[in-house]
Amino acid sequence: MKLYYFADGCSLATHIAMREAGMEFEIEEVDVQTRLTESGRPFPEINAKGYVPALVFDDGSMLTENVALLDWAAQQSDALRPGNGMPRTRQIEALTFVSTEIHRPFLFLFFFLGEAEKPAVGGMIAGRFAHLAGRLAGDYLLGDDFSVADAFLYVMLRWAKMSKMEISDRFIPYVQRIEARPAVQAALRAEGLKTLGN
Ligand SMILES: N[C@@H](CCC(=O)N[C@@H](CS)C(=O)NCC(=O)O)C(=O)O
Repeated sequence: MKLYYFADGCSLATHIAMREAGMEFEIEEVDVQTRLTESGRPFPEINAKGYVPALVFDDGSMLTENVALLDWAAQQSDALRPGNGMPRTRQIEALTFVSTEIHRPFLFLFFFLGEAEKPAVGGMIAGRFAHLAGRLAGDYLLGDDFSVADAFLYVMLRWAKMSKMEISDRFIPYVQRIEARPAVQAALRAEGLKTLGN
Protein backbone atom coordinates (compact mmCIF):
# COMPACT_ATOMS: atom_id res chain seq x y z
CA MET A 1 0.00 0.00 0.00
CA LYS A 2 1.05 3.57 -0.57
CA LEU A 3 0.42 6.73 1.44
CA TYR A 4 0.35 10.02 -0.48
CA TYR A 5 1.46 12.97 1.63
CA PHE A 6 2.54 16.61 1.76
CA ALA A 7 5.63 17.06 3.96
CA ASP A 8 4.46 18.42 7.36
CA GLY A 9 0.86 18.34 6.16
CA CYS A 10 -2.00 16.82 8.09
CA SER A 11 -1.05 13.55 6.37
CA LEU A 12 1.90 13.35 8.80
CA ALA A 13 -0.63 12.21 11.42
CA THR A 14 -1.62 9.17 9.37
CA HIS A 15 2.02 8.56 8.49
CA ILE A 16 3.00 8.50 12.19
CA ALA A 17 0.03 6.28 13.09
CA MET A 18 0.91 3.74 10.40
CA ARG A 19 4.52 3.59 11.61
CA GLU A 20 3.33 3.28 15.22
CA ALA A 21 1.16 0.37 14.06
CA GLY A 22 4.27 -1.28 12.60
CA MET A 23 2.89 -1.47 9.07
CA GLU A 24 4.90 -1.95 5.90
CA PHE A 25 4.00 0.67 3.31
CA GLU A 26 5.39 3.00 0.68
CA ILE A 27 5.06 6.77 0.74
CA GLU A 28 4.96 9.21 -2.15
CA GLU A 29 5.10 12.96 -1.77
CA VAL A 30 2.72 15.26 -3.60
CA ASP A 31 4.05 18.67 -4.63
CA VAL A 32 1.86 21.30 -2.96
CA GLN A 33 2.24 23.78 -5.83
CA THR A 34 2.08 21.60 -8.93
CA ARG A 35 -0.13 18.82 -7.49
CA LEU A 36 2.15 16.30 -9.16
CA THR A 37 3.30 13.19 -7.35
CA GLU A 38 7.02 12.44 -7.12
CA SER A 39 6.61 10.12 -10.09
CA GLY A 40 5.04 12.96 -12.09
CA ARG A 41 1.39 11.88 -12.00
CA PRO A 42 -1.29 14.54 -11.48
CA PHE A 43 -2.50 13.80 -7.96
CA PRO A 44 -6.20 14.53 -8.69
CA GLU A 45 -6.10 11.53 -11.04
CA ILE A 46 -5.34 9.40 -7.99
CA ASN A 47 -7.58 11.15 -5.46
CA ALA A 48 -10.36 13.15 -7.09
CA LYS A 49 -10.76 15.07 -3.80
CA GLY A 50 -7.35 16.51 -4.53
CA TYR A 51 -6.03 16.35 -0.99
CA VAL A 52 -3.83 14.23 1.22
CA PRO A 53 -3.77 11.95 3.12
CA ALA A 54 -4.78 9.29 0.62
CA LEU A 55 -3.92 5.66 1.19
CA VAL A 56 -4.05 3.32 -1.81
CA PHE A 57 -4.29 -0.34 -0.85
CA ASP A 58 -2.70 -3.15 -2.84
CA ASP A 59 -6.06 -4.02 -4.41
CA GLY A 60 -6.28 -0.46 -5.81
CA SER A 61 -8.97 0.75 -3.40
CA MET A 62 -8.35 4.00 -1.56
CA LEU A 63 -9.08 5.39 1.90
CA THR A 64 -9.11 9.14 2.57
CA GLU A 65 -9.97 11.50 5.46
CA ASN A 66 -7.60 11.68 8.39
CA VAL A 67 -10.21 10.73 10.99
CA ALA A 68 -11.10 7.57 9.05
CA LEU A 69 -7.46 6.73 8.33
CA LEU A 70 -6.44 7.22 11.95
CA ASP A 71 -9.34 5.12 13.20
CA TRP A 72 -8.40 2.45 10.64
CA ALA A 73 -4.70 2.53 11.63
CA ALA A 74 -5.67 2.16 15.30
CA GLN A 75 -7.66 -0.98 14.44
CA GLN A 76 -4.60 -2.58 12.85
CA SER A 77 -2.39 -2.83 15.93
CA ASP A 78 -2.79 -4.25 19.43
CA ALA A 79 -0.80 -1.32 20.79
CA LEU A 80 -3.04 1.35 19.24
CA ARG A 81 -6.47 -0.30 19.25
CA PRO A 82 -8.77 1.32 21.82
CA GLY A 83 -11.28 -0.86 23.62
CA ASN A 84 -14.63 -1.37 21.93
CA GLY A 85 -17.47 0.89 22.88
CA MET A 86 -16.75 4.08 24.80
CA PRO A 87 -12.91 4.06 24.52
CA ARG A 88 -13.18 4.01 20.71
CA THR A 89 -15.91 6.64 20.81
CA ARG A 90 -13.72 8.87 23.02
CA GLN A 91 -10.92 8.51 20.48
CA ILE A 92 -13.25 9.52 17.64
CA GLU A 93 -14.40 12.46 19.78
CA ALA A 94 -10.78 13.62 20.18
CA LEU A 95 -9.98 13.07 16.49
CA THR A 96 -13.05 14.99 15.39
CA PHE A 97 -12.20 17.86 17.73
CA VAL A 98 -8.67 18.12 16.33
CA SER A 99 -9.94 17.78 12.76
CA THR A 100 -12.85 20.21 12.80
CA GLU A 101 -11.90 22.63 15.55
CA ILE A 102 -8.15 22.96 14.92
CA HIS A 103 -7.07 21.52 11.56
CA ARG A 104 -9.84 23.05 9.46
CA PRO A 105 -9.62 26.55 11.00
CA PHE A 106 -5.82 26.44 10.53
CA LEU A 107 -6.35 25.88 6.79
CA PHE A 108 -8.60 28.95 6.68
CA LEU A 109 -6.03 30.93 8.67
CA PHE A 110 -3.20 29.93 6.30
CA PHE A 111 -4.94 30.11 2.95
CA PHE A 112 -8.33 31.79 2.86
CA LEU A 113 -8.71 34.60 5.40
CA GLY A 114 -7.93 38.28 5.03
CA GLU A 115 -5.67 40.01 7.58
CA ALA A 116 -8.68 41.52 9.38
CA GLU A 117 -10.21 38.10 10.08
CA LYS A 118 -7.06 36.29 11.13
CA PRO A 119 -6.79 37.40 14.80
CA ALA A 120 -10.28 36.12 15.68
CA VAL A 121 -9.72 32.74 14.06
CA GLY A 122 -6.18 32.49 15.50
CA GLY A 123 -7.65 33.24 18.94
CA MET A 124 -10.28 30.58 18.46
CA ILE A 125 -7.66 27.95 17.56
CA ALA A 126 -5.53 28.98 20.56
CA GLY A 127 -8.62 28.52 22.72
CA ARG A 128 -9.05 24.99 21.35
CA PHE A 129 -5.42 24.18 22.25
CA ALA A 130 -5.99 25.65 25.73
CA HIS A 131 -8.99 23.37 26.15
CA LEU A 132 -6.87 20.31 25.32
CA ALA A 133 -3.95 21.48 27.49
CA GLY A 134 -6.36 21.69 30.43
CA ARG A 135 -7.47 18.13 29.84
CA LEU A 136 -4.02 16.50 29.56
CA ALA A 137 -4.35 14.11 32.48
CA GLY A 138 -1.78 11.41 31.76
CA ASP A 139 1.23 11.38 29.50
CA TYR A 140 -0.95 11.51 26.39
CA LEU A 141 -4.21 13.07 25.29
CA LEU A 142 -6.41 10.10 26.15
CA GLY A 143 -4.48 8.91 29.20
CA ASP A 144 -1.25 7.06 29.84
CA ASP A 145 -0.90 5.47 26.41
CA PHE A 146 -0.08 6.99 23.04
CA SER A 147 -3.07 6.98 20.68
CA VAL A 148 -3.66 8.06 17.10
CA ALA A 149 -5.25 11.24 18.53
CA ASP A 150 -1.76 12.19 19.76
CA ALA A 151 -0.41 11.80 16.22
CA PHE A 152 -2.97 14.33 14.95
CA LEU A 153 -2.56 16.74 17.88
CA TYR A 154 1.23 16.62 17.49
CA VAL A 155 0.98 17.71 13.84
CA MET A 156 -1.29 20.58 14.85
CA LEU A 157 1.23 21.63 17.52
CA ARG A 158 3.84 21.74 14.75
CA TRP A 159 1.52 24.06 12.82
CA ALA A 160 1.02 26.19 15.94
CA LYS A 161 4.78 26.60 16.25
CA MET A 162 5.11 27.31 12.52
CA SER A 163 2.51 30.08 12.83
CA LYS A 164 4.10 31.44 16.05
CA MET A 165 0.91 30.84 18.01
CA GLU A 166 1.18 31.14 21.81
CA ILE A 167 0.22 27.83 23.36
CA SER A 168 0.37 26.35 26.86
CA ASP A 169 3.71 25.25 28.36
CA ARG A 170 1.93 22.06 29.31
CA PHE A 171 2.53 20.96 25.72
CA ILE A 172 6.33 21.16 26.09
CA PRO A 173 6.82 17.81 27.89
CA TYR A 174 4.02 16.36 25.78
CA VAL A 175 5.84 17.20 22.54
CA GLN A 176 9.13 15.92 23.97
CA ARG A 177 7.45 12.64 24.86
CA ILE A 178 6.02 12.27 21.37
CA GLU A 179 9.26 13.22 19.64
CA ALA A 180 11.13 10.60 21.68
CA ARG A 181 9.08 7.87 20.02
CA PRO A 182 11.02 5.94 17.36
CA ALA A 183 8.01 5.75 15.00
CA VAL A 184 7.58 9.54 15.15
CA GLN A 185 11.29 10.07 14.49
CA ALA A 186 11.13 7.67 11.54
CA ALA A 187 8.14 9.48 10.02
CA LEU A 188 9.84 12.87 10.43
CA ARG A 189 13.03 11.53 8.86
CA ALA A 190 11.12 10.03 5.93
CA GLU A 191 9.43 13.41 5.25
CA GLY A 192 12.69 15.33 5.67
CA LEU A 193 11.45 17.16 8.80
CA LYS A 194 13.07 18.25 12.05
CA THR A 195 11.69 17.78 15.53
CA LEU A 196 10.31 20.87 17.23
CA GLY A 197 13.07 20.45 19.79
CA ASN A 198 11.18 22.02 22.69
N1 LIG B 1 -11.01 16.46 4.93
C1 LIG B 1 -9.62 16.10 4.71
C2 LIG B 1 -8.82 17.38 4.48
C3 LIG B 1 -7.37 17.06 4.25
C4 LIG B 1 -6.58 18.33 3.93
O1 LIG B 1 -7.03 19.45 4.18
N2 LIG B 1 -5.38 18.13 3.40
C5 LIG B 1 -4.55 19.23 3.00
C6 LIG B 1 -3.13 19.08 3.55
S1 LIG B 1 -3.09 19.34 5.30
C7 LIG B 1 -4.47 19.22 1.49
O2 LIG B 1 -4.10 18.22 0.90
N3 LIG B 1 -4.85 20.34 0.88
C8 LIG B 1 -4.80 20.48 -0.52
C9 LIG B 1 -6.12 20.90 -1.09
O3 LIG B 1 -7.13 20.89 -0.36
O4 LIG B 1 -6.14 21.20 -2.26
C10 LIG B 1 -9.06 15.30 5.89
O5 LIG B 1 -9.45 15.60 7.03
O6 LIG B 1 -8.26 14.38 5.68
